[in-house]
Amino acid sequence: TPVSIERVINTPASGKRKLIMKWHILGAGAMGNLFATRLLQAGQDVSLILRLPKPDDYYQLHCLEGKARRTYSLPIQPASATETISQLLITTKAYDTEMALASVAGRLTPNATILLLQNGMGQHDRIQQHYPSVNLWAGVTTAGAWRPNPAELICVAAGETQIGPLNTPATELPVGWAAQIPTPTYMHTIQTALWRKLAINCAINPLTALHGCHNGALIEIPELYQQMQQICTEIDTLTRALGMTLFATDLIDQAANVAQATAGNRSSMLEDVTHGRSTEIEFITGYVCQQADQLGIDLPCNKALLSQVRALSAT
Ligand code: KPL
Repeated sequence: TPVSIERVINTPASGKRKLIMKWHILGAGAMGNLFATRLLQAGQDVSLILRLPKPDDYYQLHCLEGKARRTYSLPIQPASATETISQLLITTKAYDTEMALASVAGRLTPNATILLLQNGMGQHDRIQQHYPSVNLWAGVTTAGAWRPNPAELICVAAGETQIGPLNTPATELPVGWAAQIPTPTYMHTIQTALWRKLAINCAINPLTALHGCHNGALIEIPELYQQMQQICTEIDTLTRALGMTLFATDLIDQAANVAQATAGNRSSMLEDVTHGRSTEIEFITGYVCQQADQLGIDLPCNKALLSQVRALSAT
């Protein structure tokens, strides 16, 4: 595997040797913090990379998962640190990927492994073009977590994480990832998983951001459900034209299931709009519209949403 082993230690209890690898994480939001704690729990060595230097080398993070509360000391370092990076997990917003990676590009070892675990599509291709020598992986996760404040992480769903290679001949997960709890699933065709997540995000995120509603409203309010149905029908047409079968049933059935399962959630796009951040619309609906344009397929409903969310983000 394209994994550099930083340290090998003896675990006295079992007598077995345990691999300790160094992971750097770019993107210190809820997902970055969640995966940092999981890697620490699995005994791996982790540093969260922050844009700006902080006076301390650690920060305390209180994690609440069900009734279990645990406090972690998360090692942090600025992008300008000099430690080399052989394994990098990127959990930034899709639109921040290139800039964030550029800030540490000089620290990457010649055959570094990079794992992109983000919403949206399009950023993967750009990274592949600009960093052809890195071993690039991508993942999708249904894990759910949010941060009421910078010192606290609430884990709402352990979820499932699927990871697969984008440009490497690997046939299994890098060792440090396989050791994680819950163990991610290796997916040889990660593109399909990325498209599935993308299609669900297209169905749910823009509508919830525009209407300022929880995910559940999309199945409770008939007009919203109807709009979601139109979005899904268009995407079904596109994916069929691309020769992909994303789900065994129509996208609307899957989107409705996710809206129901996450009824009380505010989508990440609604959260972005609420907090005055840029949205990932260009990497979600924007990506889908771009793919459709290339095939000469019209997606009027998705195009309208793209313009509306763009206008919303600009205000
Ligand atoms: O991934 C999500 C998001 O909000 O970005 C969904 C699946 C819509 C859950 O909220």
